[in-house]
Amino acid sequence: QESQIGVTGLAVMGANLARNIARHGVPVAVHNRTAARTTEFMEHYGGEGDFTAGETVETFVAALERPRRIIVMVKAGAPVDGVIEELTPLLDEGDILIDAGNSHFADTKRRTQACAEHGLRFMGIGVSGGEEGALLGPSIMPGGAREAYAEVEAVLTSIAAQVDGTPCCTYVGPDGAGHYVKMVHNGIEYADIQLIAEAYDLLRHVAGLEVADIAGIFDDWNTGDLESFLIEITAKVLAQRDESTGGPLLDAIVDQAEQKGTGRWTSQDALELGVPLTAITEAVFARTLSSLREEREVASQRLAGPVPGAAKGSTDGLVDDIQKALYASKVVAYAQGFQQMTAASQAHGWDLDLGAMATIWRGGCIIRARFLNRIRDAYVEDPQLENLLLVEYFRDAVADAQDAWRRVVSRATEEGVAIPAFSSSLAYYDGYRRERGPANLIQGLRDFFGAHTYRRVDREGAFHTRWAQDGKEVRTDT
Ligand code: NBP
Repeated sequence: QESQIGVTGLAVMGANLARNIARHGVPVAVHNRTAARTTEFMEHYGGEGDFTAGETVETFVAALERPRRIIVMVKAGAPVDGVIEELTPLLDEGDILIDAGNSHFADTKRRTQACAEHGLRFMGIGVSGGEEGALLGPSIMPGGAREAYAEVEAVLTSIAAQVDGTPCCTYVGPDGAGHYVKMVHNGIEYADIQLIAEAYDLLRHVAGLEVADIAGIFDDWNTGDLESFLIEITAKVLAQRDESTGGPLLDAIVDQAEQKGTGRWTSQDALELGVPLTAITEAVFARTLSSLREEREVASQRLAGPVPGAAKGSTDGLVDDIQKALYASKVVAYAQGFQQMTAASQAHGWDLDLGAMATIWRGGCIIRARFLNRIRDAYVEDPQLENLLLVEYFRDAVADAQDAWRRVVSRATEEGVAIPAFSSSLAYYDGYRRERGPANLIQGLRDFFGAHTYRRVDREGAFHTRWAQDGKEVRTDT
């Protein structure tokens, strides 16, 4: 019997995806560059379903029914191009190649075109949820031609996580759209994690709480508006004891955050698009700053400033304030991420359905959260929505939280605790709700030193003032 789908790349993600597919009764052909890994896969999981092992690319391709459907799950970057190059001569017109790794959307656009020249249909799909998600049900963000998606839709929706009977998989858009949305998902994940880390820092070093108590607070928060996978696992990470010291494991972990680059890509693209993506970008920079461990050690001895918690200020209501500040900042982070997807959708002609994106992120992925239901509802009601902050539900929630948010940001600032994501989110909120900001001065300065011109509030046209000469204003666009 021919296999209905193939998976090449049998590291943890590919192996688990192949097992997930087979568990749904679909015959799967498996392949890996290093054949030993394929053999190992068959030894461990061969009995779980209908697998055919392709020792070589040729036998792998030959095992597939036509049009062939091949999921590529190898390391992002050059390996994906290598696999495409190797497979292309063995494939026939109409075959579907699916890159399910964390590829950059621009690479996906390029590969879509290159494959089309050989008559191949290329898809770039985002898969979130880590290794467990891949096995038990990920959130899947498929990009590519709609008619190609139709041929893999049944498989993908069946292996995806399901929430209230709805699969966490829906068509996203052409070429790089799926990988783009996955990239923004990862960016939002960076912001979410940074906000949680800042909340923990405040609870521990300003409120002066023990780690075990903070674990309890996160457990408690997970029963309300903040309910989410990340809040849930924060409680677990905080509660974990270190086998060697008996204290919190957290205290034994080096405070240097690593990153694989998808957060950075999100920020880089926000800069290209001109979207104010402050929360995610601060989260990326916070990881970068954390990595300067040796410099921080030196600076901690030399730079003046308050010691967090030393002021012994009142902690009345502080825990509730931090919860509200966390929630309001999170709303901002998501509002910005969704704004970026709106801008990208316009720039690339993707016609993204943002309500559907919130829907497929409700399960299977790292940012799964109760609050995504509200985001879905907001975009269902108004698909052209400019900013989530303007929706009644979020507007009211932030209005309710803002006094607490301001207290937390000023308290942290006074006590010398860096909360870049909390404070930049508040700065964005205040900047966004300001009818008239100080950019008039920026324009005046630009016109002074560079004759860059400015527009006036009372008249149409572009103007330049001869600031340093006779002070006269001239219209420059006529
Ligand atoms: P890795 O990203 O560690 O990649 C290992 C796989 O790539 C192996 O199968 C390896 O084959 C293959 N490979 C490499 Br490396 N270079 C190759 C080449 N030139 N030609 C053919 N195959 C090559 O695996 P992973 O952690 O399973 O992740 C796979 C993809 O899924 C990545 O894009 C990753 O970013 C994405 N992703 C990962 C997670 C996660 O939680 N790990 C979550 C979501 C998405 P070999 O056995 O011969 O070395």
